[in-house]
Amino acid sequence: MRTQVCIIGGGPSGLMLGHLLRRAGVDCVILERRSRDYVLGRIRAGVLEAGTVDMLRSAGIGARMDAEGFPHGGTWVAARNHGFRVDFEALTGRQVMVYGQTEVTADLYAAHDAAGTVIVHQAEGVTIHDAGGTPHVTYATKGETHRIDCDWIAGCDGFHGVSRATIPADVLRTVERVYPFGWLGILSRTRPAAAELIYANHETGFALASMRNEGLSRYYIQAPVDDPLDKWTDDAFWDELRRRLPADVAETIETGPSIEKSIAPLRSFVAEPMRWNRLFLVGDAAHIVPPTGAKGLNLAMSDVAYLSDALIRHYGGEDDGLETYSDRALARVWKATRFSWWFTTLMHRFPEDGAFERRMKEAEIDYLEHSEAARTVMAENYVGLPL
Ligand code: RFL
Ligand code: PHB
Repeated sequence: MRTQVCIIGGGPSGLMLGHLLRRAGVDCVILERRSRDYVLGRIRAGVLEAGTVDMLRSAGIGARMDAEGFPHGGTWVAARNHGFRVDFEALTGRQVMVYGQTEVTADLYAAHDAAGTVIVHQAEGVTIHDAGGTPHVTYATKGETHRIDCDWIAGCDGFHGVSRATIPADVLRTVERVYPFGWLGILSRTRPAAAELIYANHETGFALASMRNEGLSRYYIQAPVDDPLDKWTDDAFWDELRRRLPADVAETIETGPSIEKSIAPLRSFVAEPMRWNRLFLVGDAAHIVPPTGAKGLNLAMSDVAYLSDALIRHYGGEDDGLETYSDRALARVWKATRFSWWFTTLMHRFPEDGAFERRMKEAEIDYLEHSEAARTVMAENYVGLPL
């Protein structure tokens, strides 16, 4: 098989890149290691930045998001049993959208189905060859090996994929911070705790009240990453969540059985450069942020915006976008990495935090509440920096 762009990974980055390329007449093939049901079953991100919302609309796949998603004009920050609102709309003129990654992925699949894009699922042993010369990718399905020759390879295969590992160690620079805790998350068919998200800093740890729709809640609490899941019965989870949220919210919260429960590790990670010869890294393949602030999926989408534009212009005869892709993407990645690190540090209890660190965090949260300048900094990062 021959194509112009071979996309490795059919998560949100790969599906969105494929969608934008196909619409512009650039030929591509998507190789995904998992089944479609598996990809659609993963519960992940819940909040889309204003720019991601614009991008989905202008790509022609915003209709269901606009009908079923929930625009949020602000979020709540709580500490020491007191909450205050950060008003995104008043501070930046922009909103975010509560619309799950699962739904974005489903909308992208629907668009690809309608257009007849080649998406190979359960592609095993995907291997990148000769990224500096005549690039090609091999993989196997049902025991048979296949080869795709291409002009470019887009590594959209997430943190554990093969693309980043293909780049020689003396070329790739990485930085990493692993946080000394994880997020224990549950999904439950209950009414959300409040109309908007609540990020809570409590002496026993962080908690987040989020949602997917009027009847589906998503909650997270900071927990040791190696805690066995069976230690966290639903009752134990709800008790700890109620302890950490402001009392007025905790008293009225609706509880019920969890329909999904998992612990995710938290890390900040950036690999650079995001291009090596004819291979580009996109999304989680190049960078990971802790989920505090909801940047991961949105960063994946901004990488896709830069790379799709660069590839489309390349086939129109202009190569400057390809030359600058890595620098443009990384400039935005580093700022989102900073914001996610700041918000994670501010809102969580670290094992090494002493009285001084606790008082510094309390003072900063108090400052955030009472300084419009501080809230503006938070709001413009949360709704998303411009592309
Ligand atoms: P993905 O989603 O990991 O997709 C990569 C795809 O590549 C496939 N793959 C391979 N395919 C072929 N060959 C191989 N060798 C392959 N290896 C892997 C995988 O099966 C997969 O389908 O990366 P992508 O597309 O870059 O998208 C990134 C986002 O998924 C990620 O940043 C977000 O989910 C992060 N995240 C959040 N981001 C937000 O913006 N807002 C949020 O509210 C938010 N909450 C979250 C999150 C991530 C979480 N977890 C567990 C990772 C909450 C959680 C709990
Ligand atoms: C979610 O709803 O899954 C979610 C929301 C906000 C975050 C992280 C995750 O910061």
